Amino acid sequence: MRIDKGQLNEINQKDMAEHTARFDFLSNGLMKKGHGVEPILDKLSNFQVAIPSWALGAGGTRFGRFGFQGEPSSLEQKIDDVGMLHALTQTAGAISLHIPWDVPKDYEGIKGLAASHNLVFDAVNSNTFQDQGNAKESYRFGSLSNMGKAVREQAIEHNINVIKIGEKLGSKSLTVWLADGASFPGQTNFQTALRNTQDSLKDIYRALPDEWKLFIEYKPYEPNFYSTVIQDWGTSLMLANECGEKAYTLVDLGHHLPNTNIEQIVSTLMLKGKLGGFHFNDSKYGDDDLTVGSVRPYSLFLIFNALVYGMENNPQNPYPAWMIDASHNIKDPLEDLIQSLEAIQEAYAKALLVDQRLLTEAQQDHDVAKCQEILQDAYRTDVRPLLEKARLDRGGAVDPINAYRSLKVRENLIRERGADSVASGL
Ligand code: RM4
Ligand code: MN
Ligand code: MN
Repeated sequence: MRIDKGQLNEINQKDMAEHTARFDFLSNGLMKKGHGVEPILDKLSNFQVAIPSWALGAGGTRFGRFGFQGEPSSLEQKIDDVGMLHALTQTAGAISLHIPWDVPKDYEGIKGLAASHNLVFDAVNSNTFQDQGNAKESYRFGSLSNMGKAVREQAIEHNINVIKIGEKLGSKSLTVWLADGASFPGQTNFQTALRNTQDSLKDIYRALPDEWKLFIEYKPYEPNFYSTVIQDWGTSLMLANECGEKAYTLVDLGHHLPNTNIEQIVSTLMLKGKLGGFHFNDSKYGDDDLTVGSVRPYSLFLIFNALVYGMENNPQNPYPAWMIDASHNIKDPLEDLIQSLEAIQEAYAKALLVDQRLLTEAQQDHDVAKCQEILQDAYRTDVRPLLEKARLDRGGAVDPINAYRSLKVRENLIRERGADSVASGL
């Protein structure tokens, strides 16, 4: 389904008077405080977040899965869904494919379809955490770290194939997330597993085209519950350094033990020029994959504060690849993604309001209370009119969820695709 610009315009008109009043009030206040509103709007417009191809249908838990009617059952339909999200939010200008869940059949057709929605292909993701039907070797006891050479070779080969698929689509990066680890003490030898992983990653790295990047994602536990080979940012950074300059660490917000200081990790990686990719989600306990900003919005703001500082002060760090990595177990996946995109933009806009010069001065004066005031003043500002304006300027919706519902998108999708369609993915 494509968003009808005329209909969207009509829906926007209903909110326009209120939006304009709220925007004028906010921009006057910000200008009095010395903020330029235009540069913030530009930054918001340029902040594009990739949508993973596996997040467009219902997720599931190990206890079951409740399908969501009208799910996209082909890659083409998934691209259409991301196009629809982008049309409403103007923030979802990229799609990230997981292979082999979403292997294109007709490359030219897929590229043309994506371009017609103004979408580009972001990082491609390999999958060596599930066995594929026709595979000779099993990943039950690991992939790149496996004790068996044949298994490692199959996993390396798969990653090289994923790069080849990405090349045909115009992707420029490969994300590797491994489930490798052990569920019981004594099950594996830590040193052997790490050395094998390092050697395998180096083989993949050698196959990386010149202008490509390799993102190494870490995670402390799950699906293995005793140890994970790439358990933390330090291990990921070490492996990235071993591979070479095109290898980077990828931070997934849900991949930390409770209360980890993620903003400090982000700062360390950016100082070292090694933060390559970023997966957004929210969580209370583990890798809960909840809607961004739904549980800990202040933490998200503090992380964005570190990201903004890094983007402004660390030319040694490339512009990170942003992606939402969430699972939708009970909400409409598209509404969930709209909410996540909104939360990301909100945290980013608030971080842009932090007066870095004043903050540095307060830090130098050891004025602890003032430092906190500066951060919290930015955090407490209602920036939503800025988000609305940035979207409107690019032809999006004032209020994307409201537009989604008014346009009856889900109802239309169910009519087009049926109630039983199932998306590939987790
Ligand atoms: C993992 C990790 C990866 C994602 C898979 C589906 O926990 O977050 O990024 O590819 O889930
Ligand atoms: Mn992830
Ligand atoms: Mn995850």
